[in-house]
Amino acid sequence: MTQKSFAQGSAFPPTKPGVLRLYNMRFCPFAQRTRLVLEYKKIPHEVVNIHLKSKPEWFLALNPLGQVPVLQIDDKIVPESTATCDWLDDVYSENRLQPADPYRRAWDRVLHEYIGKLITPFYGAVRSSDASEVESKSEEIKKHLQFYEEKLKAREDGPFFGGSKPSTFDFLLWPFYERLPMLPLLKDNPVLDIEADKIPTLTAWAKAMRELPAVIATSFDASSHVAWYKGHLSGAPDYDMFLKED
Ligand SMILES: N[C@@H](CCC(=O)N[C@@H](CS)C(=O)NCC(=O)O)C(=O)O
Repeated sequence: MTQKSFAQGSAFPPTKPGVLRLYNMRFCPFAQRTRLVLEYKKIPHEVVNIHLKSKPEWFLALNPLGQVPVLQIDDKIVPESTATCDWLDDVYSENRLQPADPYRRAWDRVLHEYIGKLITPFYGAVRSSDASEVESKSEEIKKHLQFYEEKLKAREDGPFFGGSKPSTFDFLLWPFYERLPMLPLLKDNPVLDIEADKIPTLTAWAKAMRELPAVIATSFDASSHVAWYKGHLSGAPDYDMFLKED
C-alpha cells in the first residue's frame, strides 16, 4: 500500500477480508495515538493516508465527520482516537494497556479528561501571531505540565503512567508532548521552551517513551514538526512531506 495520501477523486483502495485498516494522516497527533497502540501490540494492519484538505468521497462516506483516525475491519468501523485505542486493547487483549486496577483506571481517565488544558493552549499558541498571547499560552502549558509532573511522581512506580510499562494514557498523552518542543522553534522564542529541569519526572518519562520501538516508529523530531506546521499554517500542507516514494 502506498504511503501517499489519497485525495478527492481517488479510487477506493479495496479492503481485504479480515485485514485491519487504519485511515491516517502522517502528522496527526490523534491518529498517532492509534498507531502507537498498533505498533506497541504488534497488531497486523495496513495504513491508508488521507489528504485532509481534499478528502476522498469514499472516506467521507465511511466517516461523515471527515476526521482521522478511523479503524476498519470487514463491516466494523471505529472513529475517534480514544475509542480506537480502547477497542484495539479489548480485541487484542494480550499485554493489556488499560490498568487492571479500577482506581488507577479511573485516574487515567481523569488525566485524559484534563489533556485539553495542554492541547488547547498549545494549538492556540501555534496559530497565534501575537507574541504576548503566545507567551501567556506557553505559561498555561507549563502550569499544566506541573500537574502531570506531580501526578506521575505520586505514582512512584514509573517511569510510565502505567508503571514499569506503558498504559493507554501514556499513548494518549505522548503525541502532544512530542510536539511541545516545536513551539520555541516555530516562534523563534526560547522562552517558550518547556524547561525540562522543572519537570524531572516527566522528562524521565519522555526519555523512556522515546526508547519504545512504537514511539520510534511513529515519531518525528521537532524540526520535522516545524516544517510540517509551517506548511499547515500557510494553508497548503504537504501530506506527503518526507516520503521517499516516487
Ligand atoms: N476527536 C478526534 C480528533 C481527530 C482530529 O482532530 N483529527 C484531525 C487531524 S489531526 C482531522 O481529521 N482533521 C480533519 C477535519 O477535521 O476536517 C479524535 O480524538 O480522534
